[in-house]
Amino acid sequence: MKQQNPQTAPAVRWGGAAAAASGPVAAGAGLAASEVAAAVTGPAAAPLTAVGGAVIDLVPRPVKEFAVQTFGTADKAVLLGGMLAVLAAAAALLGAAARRRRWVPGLGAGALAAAAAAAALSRPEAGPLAVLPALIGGAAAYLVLPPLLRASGAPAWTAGAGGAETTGDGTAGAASAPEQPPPGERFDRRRFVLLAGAAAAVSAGAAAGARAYGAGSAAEQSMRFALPRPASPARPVPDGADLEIAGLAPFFTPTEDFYRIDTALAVPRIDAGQWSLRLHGSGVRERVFAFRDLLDRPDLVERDTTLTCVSNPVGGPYAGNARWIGVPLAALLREAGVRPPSEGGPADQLVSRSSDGMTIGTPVEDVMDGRDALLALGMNGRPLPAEHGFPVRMVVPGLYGYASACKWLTGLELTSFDAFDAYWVPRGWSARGPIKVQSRIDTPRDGAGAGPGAVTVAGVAWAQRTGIGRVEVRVDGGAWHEARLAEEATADTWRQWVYDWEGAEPGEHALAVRATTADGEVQTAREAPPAPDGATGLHTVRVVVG
Ligand SMILES: Nc1nc2c(c(=O)[nH]1)N[C@H]1C(S)=C(S)[C@@H](COP(=O)(O)O)O[C@H]1N2
Ligand SMILES: [Mo]
Repeated sequence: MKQQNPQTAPAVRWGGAAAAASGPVAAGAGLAASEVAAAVTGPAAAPLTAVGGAVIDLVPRPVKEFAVQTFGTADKAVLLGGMLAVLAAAAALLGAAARRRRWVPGLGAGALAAAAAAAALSRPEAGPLAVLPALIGGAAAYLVLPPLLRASGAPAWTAGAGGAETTGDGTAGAASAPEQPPPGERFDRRRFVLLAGAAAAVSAGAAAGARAYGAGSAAEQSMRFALPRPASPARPVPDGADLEIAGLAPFFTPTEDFYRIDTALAVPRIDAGQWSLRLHGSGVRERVFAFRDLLDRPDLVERDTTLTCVSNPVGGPYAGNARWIGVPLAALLREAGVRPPSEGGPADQLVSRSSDGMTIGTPVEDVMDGRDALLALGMNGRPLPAEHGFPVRMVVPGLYGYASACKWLTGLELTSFDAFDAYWVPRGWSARGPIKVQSRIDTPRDGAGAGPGAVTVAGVAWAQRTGIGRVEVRVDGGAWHEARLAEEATADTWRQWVYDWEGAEPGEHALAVRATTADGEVQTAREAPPAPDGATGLHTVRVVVG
């Protein structure tokens, strides 16, 4: 054959590369088909989401911390990208191996589909249909691979079979048939590029369409009801609570800027009409609430509360302030017979469960001590967005989100801390998570330049439940200077502050901030990492004056 056609050797080499490329193309088609199937079964069953979710649940704490510190809220995108890269590499190896072995596509697609199906079934929200996306995806990949391999001239798919080129192979094969060399290692570049390009384009379109459909239907659902007027409106925010300084976080965090922290790779899309909340456990009369039951309650309240994540590093962005509307949780619990431990109630832990299997443990005593613990239905004047827990989430002032703020809530169980460890506890986080007093410099940013002379230093400070009594700023480790506090809205909201730094000399300087609570507790300078119960230390930024 070599004498016959001098082009054969490079053709074989490129044919080999094409066979390897067939793998990722087929895998992409499989993923796209699985995403379409997941639009029907629910997004949690999509292989990427299911496998990623399993990875998130399995990674040890140091890896998770590293991911959060390094990638921040992009950690999910990094995980998805990593999974895609691993899948593409595996699929390329399978594609290359399939050149000479006809059984490889079946085995490869079967094994990957089985792994994805197992991951989907292992997810807490898995229904009986959870295996469908994986199986459909595997089948799609299995069907897409052979035509690509034939076009690549892979020996096992073209040689010997005689009819392989002409059976069931559409027009391109027929068109080139008359002058075709004897079946063998012939790389039909034009045909391969056409086939692979078409498969990739259809896959990308289908996957994007499926995801958009999922997001769209959820958005529609959250529009379908009007947020009721609360019986008890929020206390008006005093003039002067928002200093409106450029670079300083606004008093209310716009919903679209509100940090999002959760383990959900695919945002749960819940139909409020189908949703229910089960209240059960020890010392409670079991009840099931429909969404309407909560919406129609006469005792809805509106409250401003600053939510904070335990993973927030000192000076970090995982804190936000919003106006919530919801059902007072303590009242709802009392109606069902719950008494806090201080009144002899048998349960000291309230475990909230979400549709995606998250469990969060909150002290019953805290929920019932008079603070504004809510089953929130609204955020900043709108129904909760899907990302922030639609249709119902918890909000409990004074406790980190991992210990209080369960999103996509579906269950509330009265139990004890001895009897049950919530999700984060075996992963090395403290069972109880009161928020620590913290302060943050928002402007100037770390590493920013500033003109010599007067520099406006401003930020936020929080000490939920107690309130902020004082904020001080220090330049280059010198004396502490008192900052001016914005008006306080409530003890449960963060408080802005500003310090006018006069006579800033050219050169590099370090600015540090510390807060003192209304009770006189001074924020500690001792540095502690976020795990196990929240970071401490003073936020310090470097500024270059001149
Ligand atoms: N179902 C569910 N709820 C959850 C979480 C989660 O992973 N799953 N994360 C919690 C954590 S750690 C925090 S800090 C808050 C963040 O809420 P947000 O994303 O609305 O800001 O949600 C909490 N509720
Ligand atoms: Mo968190």
